[in-house]
This record gives sequence, structure tokens and C-alpha cells, in this order.
Amino acid sequence: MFEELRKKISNAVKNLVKREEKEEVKEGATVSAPSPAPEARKVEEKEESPIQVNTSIATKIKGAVLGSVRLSEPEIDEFLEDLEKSLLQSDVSYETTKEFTRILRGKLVDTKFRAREINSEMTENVRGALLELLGTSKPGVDMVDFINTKIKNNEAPVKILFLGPNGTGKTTTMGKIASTLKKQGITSVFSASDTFRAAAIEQTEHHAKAIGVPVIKSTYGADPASVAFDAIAYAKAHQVPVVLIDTAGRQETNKNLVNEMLKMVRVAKPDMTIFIGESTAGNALSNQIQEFSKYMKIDGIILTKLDCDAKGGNAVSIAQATGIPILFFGVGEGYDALVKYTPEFVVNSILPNN
Ligand SMILES: Nc1nc2c(ncn2[C@@H]2O[C@H](COP(=O)(O)OP(=O)(O)OP(=O)(O)O)[C@@H](O)[C@H]2O)c(=O)[nH]1
Ligand SMILES: [Mg+2]
Repeated sequence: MFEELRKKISNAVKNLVKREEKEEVKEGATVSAPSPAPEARKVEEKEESPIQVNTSIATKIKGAVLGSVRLSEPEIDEFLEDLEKSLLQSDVSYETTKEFTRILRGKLVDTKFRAREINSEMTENVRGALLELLGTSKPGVDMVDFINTKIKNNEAPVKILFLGPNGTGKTTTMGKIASTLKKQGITSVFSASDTFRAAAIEQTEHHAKAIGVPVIKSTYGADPASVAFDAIAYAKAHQVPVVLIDTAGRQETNKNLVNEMLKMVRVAKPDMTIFIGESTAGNALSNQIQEFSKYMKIDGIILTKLDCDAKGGNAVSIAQATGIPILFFGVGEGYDALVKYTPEFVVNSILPNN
């Protein structure tokens, strides 16, 4: 995951350093773009050994490292343009890209780099800007805290509805959530409310059995809202604190399925509605979520298949693009392959902190 973003950002930084090196070759005697700090210049003057064109790049850099460097406006512009292109190619939305470079520019204009450390110091600046950017998105609620609070306030069962397009990982993710909750000592019941797709009920039963939770089901073609109603009744009768409601995959353009979903929302009155979207959906993802949001309130996003997504841009920008927080990432097919969203996870995955 994130391989492409990681490579592109690190290439942009490397290109900047390469440009710096080329400038030195061009200008020969001085390391003028960036110019050496006064202390470095003094050393060079004292030693009377200005960097020669024919000396190796490494030597030139060594000569320059005695001072620190500040990037000029055109250098910053060029670097940020390079970076913008990389982010856009990696599915980061246009607005988020612009906001990111705005934050980073603010950092770069004031930064003095130690010449020898320009690569790592620039990476640190990019890390800082990314963290700041992700920090501007609305934070999601902690699901376990949310459930525990509801239980404490006698508001259980907590009803969580999973929705989204076909095949994005709704049923699997519901299983992952049940497994996560079980580890925290919170039991749940599945509502097999995908009565539409062939084998969907058996699939839900399979997960329920593997995790060890009950499942309430009906027959194919049955009203999914009534299955949810029955699951909630079961939870009330058996003091099961959480009802996890699976739904059939649907496109936001399918009026019948959207109406069916609206009925389910009316009947089940979910405490949390979670959109399950594929990280790999690229720029289409934001439109999908915004379309669904026109019909119902979505409280959080779980971004699945991040493990299959070399780009990873949606992990960076979908929360900002939609105003809806990411709660978890799906990072594999197993029940443990669920990672709680934090800005640090995203930043550390893109730019490991060595
Ligand atoms: N690699 C990977 N595969 C995943 C992830 N989440 C789900 N899958 C796989 O994606 C496929 C579809 O998952 P489902 O849970 O059936 O998806 P769904 O949204 O319920 O599908 P429909 O009910 O048909 O709309 C399965 O093969 C899952 O194992 C993930 O985070 N990473
Ligand atoms: Mg399903």
C-alpha cells in the first residue's frame, strides 16, 4: 500500500536535491542556489578552495555542508509543482493537493536546511505538512468508546449499518468489526439483510460461525428492513449490545435499492451508518460517497483493500473531500486485517520514519 505515493514523494525530494547539485556544477565556485551560509563562505574563503566544477558532486556537497541553505522562491515553486503532480497521479484530490502544498510552502519559506541533510530534512517537512493536513479533517468517533458509552447509558443495542457499492467488502468488514468487538468483550449479532445477492446469506452465516456470533436471517427476496427489525428484537431479548446490519451492494443510481435502503434506515434507526468503499476506486470514490450522502447521513468511512492500492491517495484526501471521517482501513482478507485510522498511520506508511 502507498508504494506509488511513497516513491513519488521521495522522487520529488530526490529531484530537488539533484537540481541543487546541478546548480552547484553550473555555478562552479559557489553553492549559490542555495547560497551557503556566511559561516560556510568564510570557511571556503579561508581555505581558498572554492568548489571546482570538475570535483565530484560528493565533494561539492561536502564543501557546502558547512553551511545551511534556504530554498529560493522558484526552487520551492518547482519542487511543489513536482509534488503536486505526484499527488494528483496518486489519486489525492485536487483540493487536498492544493491545501497540502499551501501548508508545505508555509514551512519551506522559513526553513534553513543543513545542506548535507537536505534530503531528510525535506522529508521531515513533507511529513509535518501531511500530518497537519490530515489533522484538519473532522476526527471520527472511536467505535468501541461509542458503543461502551451507549451501553453505559442504557442505549443498547447499538445498531451499525454497513452500506456501499457491490463487492467493496461490506460483509467481510462487518466480520472484522464483530471480531474486533469480541476481543474487547463486546458481543454482537448479524442481520443478514442482503437478501438480494445469491449466496449472500450463506456468506454472512459463514462469517458468523467463524467468529462465533449469532445471525438473524430470512429468505432471498425478503424485506431487508424486516430482517434488521428481527435482529434488533433478538438483541433486545438476549441482551446483545450490538447489531451489525449487512446490506446488499448497490449503486447510488439504482433508485429501487436506494429506496430500500431508506426504508431500512427508517426501520432500524442505525446509531452509526458506515460507508464501505474501496481504496482502489480512485477519484470515483468521492462521488459515490457524496451521492449516497444525499439520501442518508453517513457517519464514517471504512476504506477497504488498502493493501491492494499502490496509490493510496484516497486515504489522504477522502475525508477532506467528503467531510466524513475514515474510521478504519481494511488491509487484507482476514478478520484481523483492520487498522484503526490515525493520521500517523497514513503518514508513517507513506514516509516511514527511519
Ligand atoms: N485484499 C483485501 N480484500 C478484501 C478486503 N476487504 C474485503 N476483501 C475481499 O473482497 C471481496 C468482497 O468482499 P465482500 O465482503 O463479499 O464484499 P461485499 O461488499 O459484501 O460484496 P457484495 O455483498 O457482493 O456487495 C472478498 O473476496 C473479500 O475477502 C481488504 O481490506 N483487503
Ligand atoms: Mg456482502
